[in-house]
Amino acid sequence: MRLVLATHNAHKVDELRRILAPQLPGVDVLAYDGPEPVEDGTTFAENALIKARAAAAHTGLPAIADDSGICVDILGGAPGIFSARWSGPARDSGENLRLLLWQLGDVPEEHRTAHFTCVAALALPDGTERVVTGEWPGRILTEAAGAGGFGYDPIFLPDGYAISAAELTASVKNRDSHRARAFDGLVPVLRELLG
Ligand code: ITT
Repeated sequence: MRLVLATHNAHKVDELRRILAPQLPGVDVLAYDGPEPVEDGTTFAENALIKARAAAAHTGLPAIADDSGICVDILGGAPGIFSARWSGPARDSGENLRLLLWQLGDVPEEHRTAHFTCVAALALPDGTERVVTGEWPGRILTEAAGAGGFGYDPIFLPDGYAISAAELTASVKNRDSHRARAFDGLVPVLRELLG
């Protein structure tokens, strides 16, 4: 069976392949290189469905998408769905981290709570759709640490750890993260719908 990963973010492709491959043996997970739809939804779920639908329509194959971001409590949930381009048009520019650290300034540790959210969406060419949400709670550090992962990982301290998400091994991140939680929830649905 073939499944299309409806994302243009190479880091997501890498993490999703590592999360899904052991759980879906025999499934060929393909990266999507078709047109990127306009993500004009107002929620993670709407944007995830926009991406999954576009890839299913373009390829005629079942498609899964990931819409994700970091939600900081004291900023009312921002950057949220705007995480990829928080500081400007370039996706995941290093400026995103600097802007978020600056916005939090010297807010004390106990008020730096945040979580990553990932909504995993599945769209089938026949119009069947499903979404599953995963969250990863933690705090925003006061400075960046670590070189692993991507995006906001260097400034995110996951609950239960004393190191940033960028200092975790890939296997730990891909076991615990918002993305792992969302896609672990989608796997039984994929098995049921795709056989
Ligand atoms: P696609 O829309 O093509 O999938 P994108 O990167 O634009 O790629 P999103 O709109 O879902 O995807 O934005 C996700 C952003 O949220 C991502 O670029 C990071 O800035 C942040 N993010 C999501 N998951 C993350 C993770 O595991 N670690 C660090 N940052 C993450």
